[in-house]
Amino acid sequence: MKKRIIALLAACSLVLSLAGCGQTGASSSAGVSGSFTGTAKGMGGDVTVTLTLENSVITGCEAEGKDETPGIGDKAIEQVTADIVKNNSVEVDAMAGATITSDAVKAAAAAALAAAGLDAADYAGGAGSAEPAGDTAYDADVVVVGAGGAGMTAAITAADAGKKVIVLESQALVGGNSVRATGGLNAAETEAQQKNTFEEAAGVEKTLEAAKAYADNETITQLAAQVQKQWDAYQAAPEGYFDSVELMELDTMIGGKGINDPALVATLCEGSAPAIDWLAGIGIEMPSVSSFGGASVKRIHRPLDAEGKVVSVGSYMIPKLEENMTSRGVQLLTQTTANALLTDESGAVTGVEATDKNGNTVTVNAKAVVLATGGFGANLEMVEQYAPQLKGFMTTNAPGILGQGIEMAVAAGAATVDMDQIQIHPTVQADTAALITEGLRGDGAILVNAEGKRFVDEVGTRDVVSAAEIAQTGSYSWLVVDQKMADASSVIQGYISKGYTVTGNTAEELAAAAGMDEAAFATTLETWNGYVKAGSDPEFGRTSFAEPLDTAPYYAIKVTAGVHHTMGGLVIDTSAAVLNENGEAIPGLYAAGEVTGGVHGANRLGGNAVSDFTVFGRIAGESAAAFVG
Ligand code: MEZ
Repeated sequence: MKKRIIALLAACSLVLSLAGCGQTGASSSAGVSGSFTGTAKGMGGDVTVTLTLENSVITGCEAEGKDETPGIGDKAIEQVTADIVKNNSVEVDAMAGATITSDAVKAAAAAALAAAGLDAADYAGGAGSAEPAGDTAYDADVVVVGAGGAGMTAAITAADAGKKVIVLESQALVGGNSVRATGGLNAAETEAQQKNTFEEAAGVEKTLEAAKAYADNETITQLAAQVQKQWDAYQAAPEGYFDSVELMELDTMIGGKGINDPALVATLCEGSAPAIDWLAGIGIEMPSVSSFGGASVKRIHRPLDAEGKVVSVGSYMIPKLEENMTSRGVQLLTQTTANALLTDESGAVTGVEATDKNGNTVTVNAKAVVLATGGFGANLEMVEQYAPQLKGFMTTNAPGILGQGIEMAVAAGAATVDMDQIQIHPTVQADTAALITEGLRGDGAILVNAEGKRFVDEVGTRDVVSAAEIAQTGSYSWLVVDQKMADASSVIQGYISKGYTVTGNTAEELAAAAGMDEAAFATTLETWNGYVKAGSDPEFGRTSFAEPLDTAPYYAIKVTAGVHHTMGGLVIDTSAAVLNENGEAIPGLYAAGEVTGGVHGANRLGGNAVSDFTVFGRIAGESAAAFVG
């Protein structure tokens, strides 16, 4: 390589003096020195890289990409820039799960080399240069498999109980599906809810009415009777905001079509407000409360930025969970994929066998194992195996969500439940499969079809909204928001800057940009704004209203349905112990989050995944620590 660089030097000085590039550089017979910048398109906008060269050797690399996905893109920037310097190469490994940002950093670095008059092809060595370190073995009290929300919560909890914890993560970065969660965390009877004015009477009445369709479901009938009593008492003496653990249970059971495990649902809902307090105790605050699909009242708790704008829950929480984990001395092994559970002759689980990125075997001997590997929503073959009707659907899931944890546990004797219950989410951006949060609908957005007309209660459960959308022309719809909503949400601002929206200064302009019938859409918008003012939707029975959509410019995102959550998984009990086919706990094996089944039944409510991973992550960490003794 050196030879070619030296051969290029004469050309470099010419390029530098001609192009200038605004760089501070100089070439000499020893090579090019100075700072050079290059830019490339990333996930959300431009990524700019500044390379420092000393005698044509890369000695520094800094990248700026303010529109990259928080918690994902910034990690990729950190890793890829460090690898570029370490390897003196722009052909370094992309970070799994953040390939667009990684590739942008590499392309911008190549452009910076070009600005220095150098050829990126001469800086192509070094990728994957790490020498295989050989097989390794570790000892721990608790090994957690998967560093998403459930795994990190379990790890923090077990570490707080004084246990030595190791976490294995198959991907290069932590977060799994959890870092992609945009909406928030459902919790009932919280202090944050009390800061809201109660205007959701129609939502409660609608749920009590819906419960009547489940007359043969004892749990739903009993919950409905309890909620009716609470509701009557509240109406007689309204004070504060109305919600209850039982109402959250009722919503979750009805959302799940009554097939959920009632004991797990009760555990989820009873643990939800304590989960909010626990998170606050480790620096994770969720002060904003809003409406979400299938919830009778405002119950989803969301983080806010310093300006009071709603931010994406996953990218806010995950780095903080990681900080909490590492500050407690938890050892994290990334790019280490668990393949099998180790068991002793009695069938008790005694550790995990994994493979690192160089193909070496990593053995972790532990007294307890927590599986938190997520579901199988990114394994489209497995999705099709259990739900053939979903063949060809896109997925919102992170690349590592492949169902490995379920397979490993089944090989060790675990039972599964509801494997064919796979949720599709109705607002997945049609070109990129990016999840467009349901929170927008909770905050006032509407869905219109290709003809510019509403077709469903937008805040209904995901199965219902998805089915209605699939039945529309082209099986897609447009999610419509206005500037007032955009001003209040950095999430919407992110969608705009990522290029997901079409826009217009009037209803007609927006319709034209989206290819909808202009007059029909203008009528839809005017009619909808009337419903908001009246607090009633006679067409589709929506009961949650925010502000009218009346502030230009207007934005629309083309959305369609995509695989989002696999409700089925390992059978657990309320202590998060994994059960075998006889309903007995497998000693030493616990599980939390999407790898488990039974909590959400046939359909998960938006906001219940973050509650699930926090509540059951804590329980799994506590149970594993108690098992270790
Ligand atoms: O819980 C979810 O899946 C969720 C909140 C998704 C979303 O639409 O934001």
